[in-house]
Amino acid sequence: MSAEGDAKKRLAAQAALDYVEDGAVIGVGTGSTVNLFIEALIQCRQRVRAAISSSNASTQRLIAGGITVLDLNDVDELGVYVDGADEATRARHLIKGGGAALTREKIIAAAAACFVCIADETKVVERLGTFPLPIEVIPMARSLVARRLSAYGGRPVWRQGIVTDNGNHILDVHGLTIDDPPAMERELNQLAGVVTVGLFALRPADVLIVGTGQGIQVLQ
Ligand code: A5P
Repeated sequence: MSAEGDAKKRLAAQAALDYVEDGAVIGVGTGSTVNLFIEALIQCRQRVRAAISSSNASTQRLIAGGITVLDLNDVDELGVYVDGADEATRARHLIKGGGAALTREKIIAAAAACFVCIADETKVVERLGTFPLPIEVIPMARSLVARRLSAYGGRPVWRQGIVTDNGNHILDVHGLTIDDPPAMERELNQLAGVVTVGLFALRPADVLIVGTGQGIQVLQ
């Protein structure tokens, strides 16, 4: 990503701090945009009690920055969850999972009262699906799920060499026409062997902060 792209991500990441309540436990996602959020959070780490992290990579960054990381099972209520996206619509439907952390991301999004998505303007699209849709699958079901996905007009490609934090595989589905994201998410969720579909539409972001050349744009 160019310095200009990084600056737009940083704008969105910085703006997400406004949603962090003092003394709260916050959810923290994964990816290059979130890494900028983590950097900013570390600068004011006394503001938060702890974090719930969506990946081993983010956990390491948080701990290195002096932020306590808790297990979601030990937290009754989660206010805000900040995470990035691979694609986002103005309706705040998302494709996520480019960093292979989609399962924990979806769990934390489900647990959070407010999901704040941060992205640079290149991520905003009219229709989802140009970015290949990541789907986490149980390894023994990889070929079965791939055959089933072909029936939806997609071209599943096994992300070889990647094992998720949960010990599973990722299929990236190219060429899907996603006209109705919630319906497709619901349908693909039903396939045996699918752990998580990288569509975040049934539980969309509540707030989408977009970093642009002219500052931030907030969709909510
Ligand atoms: C991680 O699995 C993803 O869902 C990320 O949130 C997504 O890939 C965005 O990453 P970047 O901020 O690096 O573009």
